[in-house]
Amino acid sequence: NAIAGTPIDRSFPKDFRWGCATASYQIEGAVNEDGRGASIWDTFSHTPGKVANGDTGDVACDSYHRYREDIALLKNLGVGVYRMSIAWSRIFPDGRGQPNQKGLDYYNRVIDALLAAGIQPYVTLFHWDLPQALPGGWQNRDTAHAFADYAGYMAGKLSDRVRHFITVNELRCFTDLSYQVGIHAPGLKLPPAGINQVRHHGVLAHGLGAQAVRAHAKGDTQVGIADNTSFFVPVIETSEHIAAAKKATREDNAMFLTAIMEGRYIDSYLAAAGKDAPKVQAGDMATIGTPLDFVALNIYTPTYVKADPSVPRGWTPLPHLPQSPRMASPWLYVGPEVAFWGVRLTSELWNPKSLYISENGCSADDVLDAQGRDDDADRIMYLRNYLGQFQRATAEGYPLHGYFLWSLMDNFEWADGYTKRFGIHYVDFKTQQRTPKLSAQWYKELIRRNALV
Ligand code: GBH
Repeated sequence: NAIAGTPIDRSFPKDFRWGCATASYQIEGAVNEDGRGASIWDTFSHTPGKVANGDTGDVACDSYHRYREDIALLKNLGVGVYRMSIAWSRIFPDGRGQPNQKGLDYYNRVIDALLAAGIQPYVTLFHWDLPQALPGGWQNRDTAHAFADYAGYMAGKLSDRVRHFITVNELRCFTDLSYQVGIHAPGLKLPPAGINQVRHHGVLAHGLGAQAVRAHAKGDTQVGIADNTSFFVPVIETSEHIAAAKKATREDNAMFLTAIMEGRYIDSYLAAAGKDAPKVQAGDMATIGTPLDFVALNIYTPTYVKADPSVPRGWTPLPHLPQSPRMASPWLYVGPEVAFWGVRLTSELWNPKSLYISENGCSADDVLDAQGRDDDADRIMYLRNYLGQFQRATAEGYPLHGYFLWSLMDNFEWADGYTKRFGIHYVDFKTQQRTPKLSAQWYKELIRRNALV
């Protein structure tokens, strides 16, 4: 719609919120300080062979001691919001029971420092560092109730200053990768009935947690989830392929976001699960379907899909090929359109009041040159392309209200340890020095203009 020389409007809505994201176990370190209890990731990372190079989160970015420096980085970028997570076992070292004041004091310091810098915290209550002391972890239904107690406690303590709470991060990861594939803590490989039950406890914890936040919050508090919904991109933008992408997204996330947004397990999931379907108690589905104030999405990799009348369900995903473009992590295929379609399909399927991107970003082969610079042009390429698609979503009127870049700085990348760097600040894990990469400058300029650059 442009004549030569007339630039297309690439601006974001006036009140769009720009931020960065991190998570407790990935940045804090100080795992034995001030009464913190062990989490399943301490146990897992200290088990030989589980994490690349035997890396652990024992020190990570040492943000437990360097949070002021981190907040200065945020302030320099000009972000208005910051997504952080709370380590449950700093607050309840045994997962439940007596709270640990020193753990709470740490988060009070961080939150007060953020607010003093003019940055609103968005607090994730669970980003995978489950207290080790909870028997059976997510296999045990009691864990969902322990989570709700902890969530309510945090809302009571923080909601005088924190307006946005996120219950859990990425259902599919802390259930499937942890209890079925076994590459994340606690590293189990359960059969179908077992994993379906774990998934049920995950969505139940979310629902109970959302209710507990509301019950204990003072003032105007919003509650939502950060989910890595698996999104399908119509391979050609025609009505038949769009319908296929929509159906695929609903069906493939049946045990996760679909259950939460619809308050039930859809028939195709129950039929496929058969005798391995989860055991559901009276009232569970209504709890799981608790209406949310916002839905936040972690968007990285797409699956392209085509309408396919030759199969009963009507859609077929297209495989990634060995030469398909990807970033430095083998799973991180580049498909910027997933940014637009993730937002559009979520809106069309479930009509949430408000949407955020709770994570988007990439690993790249970052190295500091002799002058100490990291000119990460690949990351800028990736971000520019994905943000172009998020901008399209806002321009087309979908209720996308903010974006959190993953991540503020390089950190402990779970099973990949410190071998994969996702930060826009380079961290030297020997000296803990943080250095802005070129992508940090790029993001700062984008925020300043509130438009693609
Ligand atoms: C998010 O996970 C997490 O929320 C965040 O903590 C993490 O640091 C960030 O993104 C970057 O990964 O090894 O091929 O079996 C994104 C989901 C979880 C997808 C790990 C890739 C490994 C797949 N990722 N998963 S594989």
